[in-house]
Amino acid sequence: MKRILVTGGCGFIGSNFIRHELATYPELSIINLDKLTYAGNPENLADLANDPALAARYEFARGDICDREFLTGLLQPGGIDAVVHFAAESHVDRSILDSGPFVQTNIVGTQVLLDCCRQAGISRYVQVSTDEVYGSLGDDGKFTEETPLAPNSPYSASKTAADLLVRAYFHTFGFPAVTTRCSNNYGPYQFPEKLIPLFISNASQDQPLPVYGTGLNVRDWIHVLDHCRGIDAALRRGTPGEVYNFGGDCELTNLDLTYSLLEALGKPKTLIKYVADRPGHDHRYAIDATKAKRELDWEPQVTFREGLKQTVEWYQANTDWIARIKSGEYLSYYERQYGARL
Ligand code: NAD
Ligand code: TDX
Repeated sequence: MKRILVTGGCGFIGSNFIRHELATYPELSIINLDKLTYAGNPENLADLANDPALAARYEFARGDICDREFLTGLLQPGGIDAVVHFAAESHVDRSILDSGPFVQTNIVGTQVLLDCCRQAGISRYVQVSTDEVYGSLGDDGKFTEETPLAPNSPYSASKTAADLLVRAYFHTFGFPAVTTRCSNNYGPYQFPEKLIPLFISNASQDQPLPVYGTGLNVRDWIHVLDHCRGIDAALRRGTPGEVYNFGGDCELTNLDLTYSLLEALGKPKTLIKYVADRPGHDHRYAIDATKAKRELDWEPQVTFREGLKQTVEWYQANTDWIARIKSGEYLSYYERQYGARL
């Protein structure tokens, strides 16, 4: 594999994945296609410029996965070996306020991308999906790849629709797609609308931490680099048509997680503020990753204790990164680096 296209590489997981791939495979070059929505921040990969050997193998293309003409131009037959598809609207709360962009990017965008990949004869495609497509668990059991799909939010419904399109393209056209479904990621460069960076940022400034409902909803946390290693394993060793679950074997209630964050930051529990619950809030996610362990020789390497410590330290060392997001200044980073926005 010499040249891959990554979509959504200026977001949280995509930027970590690109950095990981370039560092791991010295022969690999990457094109990053990103629309730069509010969640896309090219600054997440600015450090590549400090290493000419990495920078020479990285290219950024601003564009929308819904734009068929643009994608056709980018995906010239023979030019790209594989596509890893991260680009999505990813925040559940935003999907509750307005599901339109979720349907457009996550469903229509995936359909257009699949068509263009087929047309270009792409030999491997990874659909980066989520455990949320399985819906919500009670207090027992875990999601396996056989668990029926039962999404509950507009976000997860749109991700499920995309997964079903991928499944259909495999069955109908023999399109060489692999689908991954991962639990909640944490780590550097996560947009501060998601629980962990939001709470670190708020607590650092002695601002309240808005815990939804009782705080007893459970999430299964995985370090973003373990997820990236899983996607890489699926890309290189996955069987077309298969789905692989990834999880961190680390179930925590939101309240326990909040206590851990407050302890790591040396801040008091009095910062916790119980607020109205998220409508349709899924009670519990937990992943059974046996298949990925068995078939991809993958397993999580970062313990939650160590991962959370490193993550808190990263956000404390990068307060400017958060400040530029909160002030909106990050939106002009692209203009400063590359000239006018498209
Ligand atoms: P993110 O919101 O941080 O990044 C999404 C990126 O996609 C941004 O850079 C954005 O500009 C880009 N994008 C959005 N719409 C686009 C479009 N129409 N065309 C081109 N680019 C577009 O998301 P993330 O947390 O990094 O998640 C990446 C993927 O992983 C998503 O598909 C998400 O569903 C999936 N996932 C996330 C998690 C998690 O915990 N964050 C867990 C499992 C799966
Ligand atoms: O302010 C908050 N208060 C709060 O109690 C926020 C932002 C969240 N929460 C709760 C809701 C969830 O139970 O914390 C939990 C985690 O919330 P998010 O960080 O918004 O993640 P979640 O909704 O679980 O979805 C995430 O994991 C799966 C990602 O955003 C998805 O893209 C991914 O597919």
